[in-house]
Amino acid sequence: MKRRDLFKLGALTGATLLLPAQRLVAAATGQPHGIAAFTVPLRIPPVLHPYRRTLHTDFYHVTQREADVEILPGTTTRLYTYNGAFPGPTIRAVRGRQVVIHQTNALPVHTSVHLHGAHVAPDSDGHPTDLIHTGHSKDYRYPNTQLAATLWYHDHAHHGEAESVFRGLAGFYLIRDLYEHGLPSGKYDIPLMFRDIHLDERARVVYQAPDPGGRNIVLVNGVPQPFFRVAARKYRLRLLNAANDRAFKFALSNGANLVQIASDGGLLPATVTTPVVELWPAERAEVIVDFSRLPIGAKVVLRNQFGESDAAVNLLRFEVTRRASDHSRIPTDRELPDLPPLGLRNAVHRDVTVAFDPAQRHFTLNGKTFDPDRVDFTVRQNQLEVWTVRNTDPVGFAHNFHVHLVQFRVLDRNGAPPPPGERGWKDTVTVGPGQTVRIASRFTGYTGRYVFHCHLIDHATAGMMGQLEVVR
Ligand SMILES: [Cu+2]
Repeated sequence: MKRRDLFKLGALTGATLLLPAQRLVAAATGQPHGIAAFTVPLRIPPVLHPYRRTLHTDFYHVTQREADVEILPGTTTRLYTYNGAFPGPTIRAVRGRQVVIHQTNALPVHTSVHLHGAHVAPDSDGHPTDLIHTGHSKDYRYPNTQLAATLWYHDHAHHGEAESVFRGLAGFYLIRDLYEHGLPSGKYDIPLMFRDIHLDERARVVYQAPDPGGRNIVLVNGVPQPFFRVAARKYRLRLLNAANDRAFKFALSNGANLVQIASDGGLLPATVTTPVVELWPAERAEVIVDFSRLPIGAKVVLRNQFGESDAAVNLLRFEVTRRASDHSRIPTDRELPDLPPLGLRNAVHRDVTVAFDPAQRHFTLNGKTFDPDRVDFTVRQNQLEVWTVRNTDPVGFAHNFHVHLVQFRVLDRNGAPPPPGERGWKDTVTVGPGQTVRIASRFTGYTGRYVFHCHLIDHATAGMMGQLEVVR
């Protein structure tokens, strides 16, 4: 027998051993992942430590490699990872201190690392054509001169980004500053990455786009329907939608309010008390949840009102197991950073149309698909830009508009003021079918080429991306 056939046989034997049990459990639980809800603990992604620190800079090593990760209990799934972790390790940066990450690509595919929401030079932005080829390395420099914010890093290699992100290449990057003083911190400051995945009967990742109904397992920090034991006090939850296409509408099962304190680019100018927070792919929201009025033993489920099944609705169960002192506080609006005046009078206006083209089967921006040799917009540095983004999609897709380099402001949505949660700094904004959203941004600090694109990342991979060049 050939070696290859032995492998096949081994795999088959493994599969026959595994399959009936899994099927039985799946039948018993009715869940696509075959495990009972809230039986696996939440994982918190590891925080990466710098290998070297100087007066102004923290230096890190990250290796992009395949790793076998336990997503479903008792079996492993081969993923693309940063340092073997899924989600990738969290980088905790301090405003004003530079971070340099030496990224080594030990994956079978070319990669590019984009720090989503960051204000960085073009050669560290992870442009889709600025690749780290297999077996090579690159240094990314992040100055961290922006406000404290929940950013995330993920793959951006041209035509490969959607699959590589789906296979695991995403992690948190948190910048902190003094405005956050008094907020829940340390073990009460929890990053939560939400996404879905499609696993076959042997727990292997299936990537195909579109994939109607296939991505039916929803993960929180890489775990399906985890539980999380909390103290009866306030928590800061950093919600990130890292799904390729799926949207989430978060709410608590006891009807309690969420207090939203931050959007994509940092703290809001005023906190927003709301029963629901909606996030489309790549968007972030930070919320304070207060468990202090709940009795020990109380259980509260974080739900997704957009979910189509139990596994997609009931995301995470908080279980109040202990008392704890709490000196944290929710900032008053006076303590939150103000937004600078816009100065709209001198703005340059541009139009962007986002739409699927059913005839060509292309996802387009202004009727075109991405061409790295074409510059769509030449933008003058420091000039205020107002972009009117229209979704004219004939099929009725929503598109989620993301611009590199900047944090922008949402001026209006269909001519009306944006909802309170969108009144701070944003780098990604949903434009629903038929909607028009106006955004204002100023391209400061750097010159060079950056991209803007739909962050339903399967659409970006399929061409829904443009290029801008900042000039002096
Ligand atoms: Cu899109």
